[in-house]
Amino acid sequence: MFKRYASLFGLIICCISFKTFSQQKTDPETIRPKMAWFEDAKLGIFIHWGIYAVNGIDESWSFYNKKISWPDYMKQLNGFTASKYDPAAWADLIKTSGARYAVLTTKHHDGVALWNTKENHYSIAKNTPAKRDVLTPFYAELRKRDIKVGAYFSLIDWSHPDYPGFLKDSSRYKAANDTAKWNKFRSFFQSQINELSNQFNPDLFWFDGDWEHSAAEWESEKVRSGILARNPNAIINGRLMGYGDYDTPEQNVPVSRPKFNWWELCMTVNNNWGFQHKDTNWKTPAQIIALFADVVSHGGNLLLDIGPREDGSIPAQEVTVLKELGSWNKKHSEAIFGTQAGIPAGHFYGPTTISKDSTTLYLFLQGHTQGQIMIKGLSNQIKDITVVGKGTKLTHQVVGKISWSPVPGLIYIDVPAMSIDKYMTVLALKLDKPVSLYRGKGGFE
Ligand code: JFZ
Repeated sequence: MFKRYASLFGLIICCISFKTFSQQKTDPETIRPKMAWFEDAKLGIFIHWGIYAVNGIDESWSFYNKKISWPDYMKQLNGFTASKYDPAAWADLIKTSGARYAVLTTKHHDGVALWNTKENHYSIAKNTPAKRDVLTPFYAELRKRDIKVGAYFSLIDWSHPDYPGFLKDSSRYKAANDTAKWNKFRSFFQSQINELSNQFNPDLFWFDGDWEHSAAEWESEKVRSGILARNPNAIINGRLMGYGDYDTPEQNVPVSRPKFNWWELCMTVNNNWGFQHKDTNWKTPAQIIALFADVVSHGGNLLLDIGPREDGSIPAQEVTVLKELGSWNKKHSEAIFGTQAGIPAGHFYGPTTISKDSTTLYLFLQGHTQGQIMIKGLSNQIKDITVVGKGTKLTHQVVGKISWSPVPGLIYIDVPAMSIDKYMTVLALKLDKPVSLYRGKGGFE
C-alpha cells in the first residue's frame, strides 16, 4: 500500500515542474539502477580542503567579495604544506562515521587543483610546499575501505585568465562577446574534467558554480556524456544546469518533504565549508544526529562537511562529531541504511523510516523522550516493538478504537527511561503487513 502511494506520488511530481529541477534532462527511470547505492548510502562526508585554510578565510568567495585582494589570497599557496596529511586516517575516520561516500574539493572556484593537473594552471602539486598530488592517495584509501569516491569540481574558475569574471562587480569580457576566449576556457575545463574522469574514475561528480552560465555555455550535455562514456554508472549532482541526477539543497534542513526522486543536503559542522580559526559555532553531535535522522526520514542523504587545516589535520570538534555519529549509526544501522523515507507528517511527531519491505516502521524519538509516545492513523496490527540496538521489548496499547469507524485507534507506547539513547532512541515496530495508513479527517471518512 505504501509503495503504491509512493509511486503515485512519484508520478505526480514528475508532471509538475519545480524551480531548481524544472529543466531536468535526466529520466528518473533510466538512472534509477545506478542511483541504488546512493539511495541506500544516506551519509556522505564532504571535504573542503584548499589554500583558504592557510589564513582561514572564505573559500574563493573572500577575494570575489573583496575581503582580500586576489594576489594576497593566492599568497596562501606558500603556506599550504599538507605536512600532517594522513589520507588513511581520513578514510578511517570517514568509515567510522558510517558514511558510504566522500566528496573532496578537487578544485574550488579559486582554480587551485588538488591533483597534478596537466593543464597549465594552479595546483597543490606544482605551486605549494606540499609539492604533491593529494587526491590520488586519498581516493586509493577510500576504495580500500569500500567507500565511494566523489569529486567536487567547480566549473567557475575565477583565477583563470580566460574566465570572464573574477570579482563580484567586474567582468573581463562577456562569454557571448568573445567566443574565441570562451572556447579556450571551455576546452581547458573540459580537459580538466577528462583528467579527473580518466585518472580517478569517480563514482560521483559534484559540480558547482553552474549559476554563472547557461547549460549551452557550459556545454552541460557534453560534460555529462563525456563522463558517462567513461563510466555509465557515474552519478552527477544537480549543479549542471539541468543535466544532473539529483538535487542539492545547501545548509538548510528541508521543512517539508522535497519532491525529488533523489536529493542530498550538504551541511557544515560549524558555519563554514573550509577551515576557519575564528569559527567556533560547532553543531553538537546530538544536533547533527537529529538533523541526519530528519533528512533520512524525508528520503534524502546528508553530505556532512569538514574543513581540514592546511597541514591536513582535522579539527577535534569535527573528529568528535564523526565518531559520535558513527557509534550512533552502528547501533541504529538497521533503521537508517537501506531504508526508505518514513511516513508522512501528522502520524508521529518525529522522524520515521520504513524497511525496504515496508513491514518495519522505525520511530526516532527527539531529545531524550521517555514515557508515552503516540501514533495516529496506523491501520496495521503491531506484532512487536523493540528498542533498536538494545533489543528491549516494549509494550503498547490501542486507545479509542471505535468499532464502526474505519479510523484506527491511537497507539500508545511506553518508553522507559532505562531504554533511551544518549542522542536519539529508535524504536522498531514490526507490523503484520506493509505499512498501511489512514489519511482521512476522522469520523466516517
Ligand atoms: C557553493 C560554493 O560556492 C561554496 O563555496 C561551497 O563549496 C558550497 C558547497 O557550494 O555554495 C554556494 C552556492 C551559491 C551561492 C553561495 C554558495 N550563492 O549563489 O550565493
